[in-house]
Amino acid sequence: MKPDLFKAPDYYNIDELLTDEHKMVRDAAREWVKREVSPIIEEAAQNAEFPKSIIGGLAEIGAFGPYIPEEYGGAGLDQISYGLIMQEIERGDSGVRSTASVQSSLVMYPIFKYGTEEQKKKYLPKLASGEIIGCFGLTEPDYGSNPAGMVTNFKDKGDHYLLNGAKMWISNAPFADIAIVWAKNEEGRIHGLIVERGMEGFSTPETHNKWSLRASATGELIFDNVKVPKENLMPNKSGLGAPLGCLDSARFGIAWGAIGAAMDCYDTALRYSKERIQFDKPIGGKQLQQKKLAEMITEITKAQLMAWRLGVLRNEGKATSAQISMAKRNNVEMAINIAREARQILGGMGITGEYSIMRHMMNLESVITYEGTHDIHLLITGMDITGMPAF
Ligand code: TGC
Ligand code: FAD
Repeated sequence: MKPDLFKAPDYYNIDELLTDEHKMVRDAAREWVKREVSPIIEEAAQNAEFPKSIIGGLAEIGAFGPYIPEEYGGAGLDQISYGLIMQEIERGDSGVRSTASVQSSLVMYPIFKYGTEEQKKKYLPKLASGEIIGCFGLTEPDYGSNPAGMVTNFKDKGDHYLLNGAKMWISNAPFADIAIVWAKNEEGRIHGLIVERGMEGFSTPETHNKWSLRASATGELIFDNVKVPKENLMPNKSGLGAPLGCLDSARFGIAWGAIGAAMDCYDTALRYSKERIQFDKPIGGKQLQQKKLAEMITEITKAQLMAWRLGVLRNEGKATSAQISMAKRNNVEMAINIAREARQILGGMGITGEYSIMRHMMNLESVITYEGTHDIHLLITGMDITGMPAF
């Protein structure tokens, strides 16, 4: 792969909207990605392996629980810092950002929000340091966009719960130490349980043959009469709103992360367009290529402003779920469109692993599907503005 010459675009001086702390956190993540992710990520993706060697570095830049208070091992940062960290990591690879998103928003967040003090003390510091890795099991083979229909269930057996069912498409599952599992009790009410690797009847087979998110490990969670201790149920919220609340936090991170992938594609294509000579001139001097590049930087700038404003609203506790859906949907579509256009600017070179664009493009096919598909987020906006659910 080519050396990482990334230079972040900032067409509207958005840096002026950031605090010194935001910029410090962002720059530390940016440098770390350049140093530790860029040199290894292409090979990891080609080999379909999550590069476990970077777990310690992810913890050091605050990517595991950026907004979790320091008393539980988190970085105690605000939502914009969280977003900027996700942007920089996804600039490197969406699969690496996935691991950080899942650990922070889908594992640490529910334990922090819905867990007992004992659960917080037991798990959060180890998750923040990367000593243990978690995963989040909501999706099932027959219930993807409609998680309310889930059939995974647990029964009260007096001194423990008995858990049965299966989850699929679970990021980090093949190597996770713990799983946050959403399952129905005997009354059909959804609860979150913390299931630990090693519990009898719990297995996590890996999902192979992915053309997307290859540097992220995906798998199933299978529960065959797993005895879960009663103290592993998170008691402070139940119902579908509990897992969906975690998704709000993860979708917010994706709205920022997608900007990173788009920036990397744009920056690569811009540099290439200035260097690649055809018909005796750089292709960047041709109107057709300028149209592509000009539209890319316009869309990136709009997405940056949307993400920044959403971050302000989230810091104030005012961002609605529907606002988060709109940003996730808009920014991921923006990124996937930019990846496709940037790929064309590189001509044949664009399909090789010499450049990051094709990897981003394939990764974004997962990003536009997980955490709520593109269609589902549109329907969330539709419901919000009309008051009528059309799911
Ligand atoms: P509905 O009746 O609308 O709502 C049920 C309850 O949930 C509440 N709620 C929310 N709460 C917090 N945040 C949100 N975003 C919420 N959306 C809804 C709602 O108020 C209600 O509460 P209550 O107290 O009245 O019971 O539910 P529905 O069954 O009609 O479904 C709505 C729909 C379609 C929007 C929802 O099911 C949905 O978002 N589906 C998409 C599923 C999804 O996003 N799955 C993601 C799986 S995890 C994943 O992909 C991780 S990828 C990780 C990575 O690698 O980065
Ligand atoms: P379906 O729900 O079957 O949807 C198929 C198509 O139908 C989509 O185009 C959808 O938009 C459309 N559709 C569905 N309902 C409607 C409707 N009402 N109206 C119109 N169109 C509709 N899940 C987890 O729980 N944890 C994870 O860590 C996780 N990681 C993932 C990692 C990867 C790489 C991938 C690909 C997925 C991951 N997922 C995870 C699952 C992801 O959230 C689901 O794939 C997603 O929610 C969609 O569900 P589905 O694949 O079953 O598609």
